[in-house]
Formats: sequence, structure tokens, C-alpha cells
Amino acid sequence: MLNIVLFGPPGAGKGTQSQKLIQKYNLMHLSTGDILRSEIEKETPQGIEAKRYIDHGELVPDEMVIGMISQALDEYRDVSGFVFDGFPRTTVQANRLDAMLKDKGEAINLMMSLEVEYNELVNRLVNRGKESKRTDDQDVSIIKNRINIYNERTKIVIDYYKAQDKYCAIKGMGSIDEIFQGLCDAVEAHK
Ligand code: B4P
Repeated sequence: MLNIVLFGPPGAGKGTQSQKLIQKYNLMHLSTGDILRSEIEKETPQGIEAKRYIDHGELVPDEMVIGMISQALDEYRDVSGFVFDGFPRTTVQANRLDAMLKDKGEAINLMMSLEVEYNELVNRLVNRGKESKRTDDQDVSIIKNRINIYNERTKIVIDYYKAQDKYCAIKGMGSIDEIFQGLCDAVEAHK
């Protein structure tokens, strides 16, 4: 199996590039953001709770997203690998992901982190907010809070994968195709 963590701050292009990676390498896309938004839309108890955090740009509790990923890993058994998009976002989540994969005789092959400048992140999310209904993209102060939380609580996850020699920084500025080429080069080097 090929298991990839696609990492980076909000607006780095994780969702965008995940779509291209799953097509090229025939992988299953697991985005905790997408799963949470689907729960919110269906107004499930989990969705109602998650909305309280997402609307303020906060991370939802670890146990909630870990449970969602665990369920998805059990559901999709016959796949050739996963792109984990937006998960893990804390070291607790990273530890639990390793444990869940180990139970299945699997592991993360590579963690690729998209690097994008602060102002570009804010611009991309403000622009998406004009077209989409995403509540967390509507307000600049919420967008900035999400980026601050990334810097304070999520960025440290890089060290977790560095220690395992699985971390790879990828230039996340430029055209979507140029960035994708950088990702593919890293995947090919680690396959
Ligand atoms: P996510 O859904 O993961 O949202 P995101 O970080 O904003 O990134 P996304 O993938 O959507 O954006 P992308 O960079 O592709 O999370 C949403 C919220 O859910 C979090 O804030 C948190 O509350 C919660 N959550 C999710 N996972 C969690 C977890 N594990 N633990 C706790 N809480 C969790 O793209 C952004 C925009 O840029 C798009 O409009 C795109 O078109 C554009 N873009 C992409 N590439 C570009 C390029 N090269 N040039 C110009 N624009 C580009």
C-alpha cells in the first residue's frame, strides 16, 4: 500500500492536490474536513458538535476525528492506499494514526508538507469564501485564527514525521500543475 499524509496550513492546497494524487496513484482520499462538513450537513450529533469548533476556526476534539478515521480505515479495506488530507493535525492524532495502521500491518510511507506564504493563504481562503458557503472562509479573523492554530498546534506534527525520516517539504506556491509535479517527484523517490 501507499499511504501519504498531505500536510500544510489552511489554504495550502491539500484538498486540491489530494484530488490529483488519488487519480494518479489510484488511492482513497480521506479528508477529515470533508467528513466533518458532511456530518454538519446531515445535522448528526457529531456534526452539530463539530460546527461549534469549525465556525470559530478551532480544531475539533482529537477523539472525534480519530474515531472518524478509524471507521473509514475499517470501511475501505481493498484499496491500494490512502491520502490523509488534514489529518493528523496534532501529535496525538499522528500517534493514533500510526497505531491504527500498525494494527492492519500498514504504515505511513511519506508526509508531504505544502509550504505557502501567509498572505497567499489568507487571499486563497478569502477568495474561496466568496464562492463557497464554507462558514470558516467567510471572515478574515476566523481565517487568521485557523492559520495561527496551525502554527501553534499543528506545525509541530512535522517533527513527528521528521523523526521517522518521512517528512518532505514541497513548494506550495505556483500553478496547481507545478505543485503537483513536486509532489509526484517526492512520491516517486519514496515508493
Ligand atoms: P479542512 O477541510 O482540512 O480545510 P483547510 O485546512 O482549509 O484546507 P483545504 O484542503 O480545504 O483547502 P485547500 O488548501 O485545498 O479543515 C476545515 C476545518 O475542519 C479545520 O479548520 C478544523 O476546524 C476542522 N478539522 C479538519 N480536520 C481536523 C483534524 N484532523 N483535527 C481537528 N480539526 C479538524 O485550498 C484552499 C483554496 O486555495 C481553494 O479555494 C483552492 O482552489 C485554492 N488553491 C489551491 N491551490 C492553489 C494554487 N496553487 N494557487 C492558487 N489557489 C490555490
